[in-house]
Amino acid sequence: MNIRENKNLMAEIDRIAEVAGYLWERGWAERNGGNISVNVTNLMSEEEKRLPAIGEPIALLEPMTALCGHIFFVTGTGKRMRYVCKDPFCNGSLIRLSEDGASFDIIAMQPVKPTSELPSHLMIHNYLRAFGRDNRVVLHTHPTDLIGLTHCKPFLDSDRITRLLWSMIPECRIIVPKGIGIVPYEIPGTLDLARATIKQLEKHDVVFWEKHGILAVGNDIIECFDAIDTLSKSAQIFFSARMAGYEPEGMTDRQLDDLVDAFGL
Ligand code: 2HA
Ligand code: ZN
Repeated sequence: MNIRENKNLMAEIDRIAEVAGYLWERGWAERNGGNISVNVTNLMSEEEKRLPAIGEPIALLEPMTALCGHIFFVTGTGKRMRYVCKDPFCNGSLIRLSEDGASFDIIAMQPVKPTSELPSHLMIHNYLRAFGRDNRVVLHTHPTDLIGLTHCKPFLDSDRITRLLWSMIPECRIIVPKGIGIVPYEIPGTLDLARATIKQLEKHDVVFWEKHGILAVGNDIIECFDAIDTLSKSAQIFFSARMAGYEPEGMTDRQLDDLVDAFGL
């Protein structure tokens, strides 16, 4: 069996590779910065779901009971987005969670170990499924401008940063309608970071990790990228105005509220 013959799966992997390229081109993916996971279970045939494991099972720190038997494409630990883009199966792998959700096997194509942020990714997928949210994608990246904002204490407030970025350009209110959640600094790759992120995902689809990066969830990897890209555009408008020596006026409350009616938000 050659999973490269599965057209639907390969189309999804192509989209992941496309976005990995955007992350690199945007300057959001220095060295091995950022990581991606996508639930591809529904794209696999029953036979493909039973692919033999490559190597030994790897135990998870906590069982993921909503993900038993699920299959994910996950970018590899230490792997660079600029190479994920060119060769996703040398820089990422398909993993399958065990029937009790307590461990996983790598099942294709090579023994590439998943990202250091796997605890966050799987805990988030587990949470989203357990609550019936059909979000297959978790995307984490390091946009310079958005991380820059998290170095300023007054911006570490969900309402304030959401209002600021929404008000720079109408698209931002439309494309990121649930606004931004804020996670205070935690050590990368830890369960504490994962737990704090899940709390913010109760209300938001995009979360800022203080002094580290951004995480977005959604059904579609291109749309996850678009949400972060639009926030980055808003941040650039804000910084450009400040660098030119003035405070940007921002859209008024009325202008923002009018978008809700006009676009059914
Ligand atoms: O994959 O971005 O947060 C490297 C990271 C860790
Ligand atoms: Zn990171």
